[in-house]
Amino acid sequence: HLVASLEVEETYIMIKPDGVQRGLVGEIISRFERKGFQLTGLKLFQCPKELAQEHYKDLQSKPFFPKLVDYITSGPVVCMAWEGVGVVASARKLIGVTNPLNAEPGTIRGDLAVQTGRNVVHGSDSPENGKREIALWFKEGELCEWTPVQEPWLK
Ligand code: RTP
Repeated sequence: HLVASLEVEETYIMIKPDGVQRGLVGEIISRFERKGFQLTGLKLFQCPKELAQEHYKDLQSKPFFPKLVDYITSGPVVCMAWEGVGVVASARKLIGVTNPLNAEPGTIRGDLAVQTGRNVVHGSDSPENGKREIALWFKEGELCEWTPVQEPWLK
């Protein structure tokens, strides 16, 4: 169980292949943007098997592990790094619980998914894993540290 933190954190969010195939990329990115988090990395990427295995290495003894690796490598994913106060736990709340049938309406999985094995999005479960996963999925030059400026963009 994650408690909201007051620290600026970073988290790795990934739109899984079903989210890309179903045309949900804009919808999902939009939820994190509207919440107020800051995007620091973004790419469409065909994940090699070894990377999927490394990312989910804590689950390698689970019976569903081979299927999980097949799923994650079945088509392109959208890799994202997001930064913000309490972003790790907050992103998990926006995403909803693992089984979409139990996920609250209003969450990404609660609104957009049905099956645990097709739950459209991943989010890091701790600040440590946020850092680990961003380092795993992005090369240094692919991340962008930027300061939002206060401009009257729409004037
Ligand atoms: P994620 O890492 O993708 O954000 O998901 P999570 O923390 O909510 O869930 P976790 O337990 O870490 O499982 C990772 C992913 O494995 C797939 N899964 N399949 N019984 C099953 O068939 C099963 N259980 C888990 C899901 O795609 C889950 O998101």
